[in-house]
Amino acid sequence: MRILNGEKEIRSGFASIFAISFERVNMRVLFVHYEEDYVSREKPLLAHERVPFGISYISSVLKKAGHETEVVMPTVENVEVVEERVRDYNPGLVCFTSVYSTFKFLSQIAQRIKRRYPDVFLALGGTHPSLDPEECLKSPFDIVCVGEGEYPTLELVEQIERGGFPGGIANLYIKNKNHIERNSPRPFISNLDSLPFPDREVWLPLLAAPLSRPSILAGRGCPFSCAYCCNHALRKVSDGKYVRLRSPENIVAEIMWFKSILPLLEDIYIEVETLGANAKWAFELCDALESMNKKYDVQVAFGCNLRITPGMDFERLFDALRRANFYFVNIGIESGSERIRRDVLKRYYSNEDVVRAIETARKYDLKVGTYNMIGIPGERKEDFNETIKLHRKVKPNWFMLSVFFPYPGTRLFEECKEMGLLDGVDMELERRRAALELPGFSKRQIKRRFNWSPALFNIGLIPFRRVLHQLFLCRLNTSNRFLALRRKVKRFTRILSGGIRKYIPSSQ
Ligand code: B12
Ligand code: SF4
Repeated sequence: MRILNGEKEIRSGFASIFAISFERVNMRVLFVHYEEDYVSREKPLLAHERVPFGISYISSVLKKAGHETEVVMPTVENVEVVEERVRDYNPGLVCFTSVYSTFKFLSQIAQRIKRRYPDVFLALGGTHPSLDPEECLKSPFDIVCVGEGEYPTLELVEQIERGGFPGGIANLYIKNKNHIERNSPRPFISNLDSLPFPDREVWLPLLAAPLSRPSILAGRGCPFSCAYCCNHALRKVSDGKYVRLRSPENIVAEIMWFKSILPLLEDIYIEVETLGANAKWAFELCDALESMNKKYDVQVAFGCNLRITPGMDFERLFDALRRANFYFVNIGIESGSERIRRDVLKRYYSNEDVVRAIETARKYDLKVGTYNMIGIPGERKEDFNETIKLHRKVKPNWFMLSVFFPYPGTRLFEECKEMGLLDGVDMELERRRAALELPGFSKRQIKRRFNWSPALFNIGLIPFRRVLHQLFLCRLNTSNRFLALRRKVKRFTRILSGGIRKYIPSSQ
C-alpha cells in the first residue's frame, strides 16, 4: 500500500483529478473566498469540510478546458493579499464567491482591486448574488452570476480571452458602460455526473488540515420549502429540475479517487440537503457504499444530513445507513415547538416523529446531532422551553444551536420586514448573536439563553466538565475579542497537525 507522506506528494495526488495535460495554459483565473472564522493568515481554511463546492466545481471545469486557477483568501488582518495576488498572478478574471454575511467584506476588497487594476474583470457569484443580484450590482463587481456558474464562467473566460467585451452569457448580469445586460437564466445542470469532480488541489495551499475529513457533494437542491432556508428561493432562479442527485456510481468513483490518494482515509461527510430527498436513491447509494467498502482494509465511515418527514420508514433507512458504514446523522429539529415549526418555519412533522427518528437511529447504533434555532419570529420563551424539553427527552449526541437570521430572498425575511423586525439588525456574528427584538422574546433573553444553552440542554445528562467546556466554547464563539485571541493562540500551536498524523503511520 502506497502512503503519501509529504505535502508535495499529496499535492500531486490531488492534481491527478486532471488527468489530461495541456500544452498551453489559456487564461488565469483567480478565485476569492472569505471565511469569517479563518485559522491564520497563511492557512485560513480550517479543514476540507469548509471548502466551498461552488468555486471548486467552476475551477475544475476551467482547468479541464485548459485554464489555470488559484484561490486567495483574504482575512481582516491582510486585505491587501488579493491586490498582491492580482499583481503577481496577473489573472484575466477575478471570481468572488459570496454568502450574505461575507458580501460586505468582499465588496470592499473588490473596490480596492478596481481602484488599482481597473481593467481586470471582477465577477461575483454564490447564494447571496443569486438571491439579491440587484443589490450586488451596486458594488464594484462588473459581473454578477445568478444561479449555477460552471458554464457561464467558462463562456466568460473564453470571451475575455478572445479580446471582446463579454456579453450574451446566460445567468450573467454584466455591467457595460451605461447599462446592465441582464441575461436570461439557463436551466439547472440536469446531469450532475457530467461535471468533473470538484477541484480539491486548488485549496491545498490554504488548508490548515490538508488531511482532515472531506465532504462530497452528493446532490444539489432540496424538495422542501422551509420558510427560513434559501432553497425555495434558489429553486426559482432557473428553469429545469432543481433537485438533482449524482448517481451512486459517480459518488463512489469520487470516494475511490480519494482513497487512491489517501489509502488511510476513513471518514467522509456525504453533503446533501437531506439523504431522504429520494428514498430509492438513498437505498441504492447505501448499497453502493457497502459494496465499495468491502474492497478496503481501512473502510470509510460516513455522516450525512437528514430531514424528518412523517411516515418515513426509519427502520429501513437507518438499517441501510448502518450497513453502509454511516456512523452519524445530523437531523434538523430547529424548534421543539410544533406551532413554530408548522406555522412559521413550514416544517411539517410532529415531536413524536422526532422522538421516533432519534430512538430508531440509536437502535441502529447511529450517533445523532441536531440543528436548532433560537430567536425565530413569533417565538416566545415558552416555545424555546419546548426545544429544551424535547432535547432533554431525545438526548442527541450533540446539538448545534444558531440564532435565527433572516436571509434576503427568503419568505421569512419578507415576513420579518412586514413585521418591522429588521430595523437596526446586527450583522456582526450572524447566527451567533441575537438579531431580532421579538415581542415575546427580547434580544437580551435570547442572548442569555443562547449563551447558556449548553447548560440548559445538557446539565444532568452529560458530565459537568463537558458542560463547562461547551459553555466556554459558546462564549468564545460569540465574541469578536475572544475569536481574535483564539486565532493568535492557534497560530502558535500545532493543534491541527493531528489531522495529518492520523493518516501517516509513524513507521513510514
Ligand atoms: C455545503 C454548504 C456549506 C459548506 C460549504 C460552504 C460553501 N460556501 O459552499 C459549509 C459547511 C462550509 C458552509 C458554511 C457556511 N454556510 Co452554507 N451551505 C451549504 C449548502 C448546504 C450547499 C452549498 C453548495 O455546496 N451548493 C452546491 C454548489 C455547487 O453551489 P453554490 O455554492 O451555490 O455555487 C454555485 C453558484 O452559486 C455559482 N457560484 C458560486 N460562486 C461563484 C462565483 C462566481 C464568480 C460565479 C460566476 C458563480 C459562482 O456557481 C456555483 C456552481 O454552480 C447551502 C444550501 C444551498 N442550497 O445552497 C448552504 C448555504 C449556502 N450556507 C449558508 C450559510 C449561512 C453558511 C455560513 C455563513 C454558516 C456559518 N455561520 O458558518 C457559512 C459560510 C461559509 C462561507 N464563507 O462561504 C446559507 C447562505 C445564506 C445566504 N443567503 O447567504 C445557505 C444558503 C443555507 C441556508 N441557510 O439557506 N455551508
Ligand atoms: S429541509 Fe433543510 S435544506 Fe431543505 S428546505 Fe428545509 S431547511 Fe432547507
